[in-house]
Amino acid sequence: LRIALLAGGVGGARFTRGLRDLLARRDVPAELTVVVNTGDDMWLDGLRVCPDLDTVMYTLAGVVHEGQGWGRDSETARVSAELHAYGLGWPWFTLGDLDIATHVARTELLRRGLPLSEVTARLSERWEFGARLLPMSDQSVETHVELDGGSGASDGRRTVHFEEWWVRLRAATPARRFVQVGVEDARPAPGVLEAIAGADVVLLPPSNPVVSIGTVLGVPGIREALRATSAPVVGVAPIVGGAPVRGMADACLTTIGVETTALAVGEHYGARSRGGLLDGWLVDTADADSVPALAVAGIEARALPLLMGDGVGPDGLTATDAIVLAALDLAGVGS
Ligand code: GDP
Ligand code: FO1
Ligand code: CA
Repeated sequence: LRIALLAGGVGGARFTRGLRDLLARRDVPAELTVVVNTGDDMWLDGLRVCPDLDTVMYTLAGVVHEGQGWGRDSETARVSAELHAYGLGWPWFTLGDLDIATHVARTELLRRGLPLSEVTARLSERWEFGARLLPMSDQSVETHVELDGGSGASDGRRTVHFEEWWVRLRAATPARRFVQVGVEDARPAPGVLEAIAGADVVLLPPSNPVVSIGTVLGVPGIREALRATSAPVVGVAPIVGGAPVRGMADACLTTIGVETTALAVGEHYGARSRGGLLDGWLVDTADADSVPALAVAGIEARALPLLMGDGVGPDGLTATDAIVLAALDLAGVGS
């Protein structure tokens, strides 16, 4: 079974891990390709940091900090403490020592001239986690946030990097617009279009529809590849009961004028039969009343509990297993 996924960080990573583990337990031979958002990437004191790629890599490798959802488990912060003593470092962004090793390795491989896709393959190799990670593009595409009205950052800047808006400003300063710096010159990374075209199923995990999946779709050619693939495209709503499950996706949706509901996000992606992307859309039971409206919009929707959890139920399945099975079933490849 060839499955392509578009993913951001924590939501994409957890869904992909659940999918991989379920298929492995059922002895379904599968080829997973995860196309990851790199709009969050940034330079910090000379290091190239790729938050969503690393979140997916650490999660699939089983070394992620589960409580946080990102960064390494059993992490220490001696390097950043030492940098702070020199008056350097990143006061608003936590980088642990093990994580910094990833950024040093990545930066060195980039400096040797390897494209990010090859660097990502090199960094992933040691973990042997049974999925292929691809950055959406080898070209740098950074999401910047134009702040609204008179607000601005405390030093008067009107535009900040997405991670600064999200982590330092907690997305509390309204965003007027997200800008994908460099997107005009970006091309899908090698393997991305082939993975989408050659897939049996394409899945959109519950990732941020604006600054994760929206960013991936912004790379010229990717949206068209999703529209053109013969594989069914099924997504999982990241919004449950009118609110994001974690994080501040509501602030991002407001900026692009989309309501924070599973229905509105489904309609925002749109039905493939009407120029959009989705064949199927999973919503939470709390949003079951949106299923008929989604059908009217041309999207086959199904409602089930969408909080990814790993507690095993009476049927022997975790909530994540049930979501994965429902997605595959909706795509017509259920077992
Ligand atoms: P980020 O880069 O770490 O922000 O991660 P993603 O873009 O992959 O995913 C973030 C989105 O996943 C947020 O909008 C959350 O609401 C959503 N999310 C996180 N956990 C869950 C979950 O258990 N169930 C559902 N349905 N959505 C989730
Ligand atoms: N998220 C935070 O909320 N605070 C942090 O200090 C932080 C550090 C960090 C370091 C490395 C990394 O790979 C991810 C990190 N994240 C942090 C998570 C993350 O970048 C964002 O929450 C998401 O990208 C939002 O989409
Ligand atoms: Ca992210």
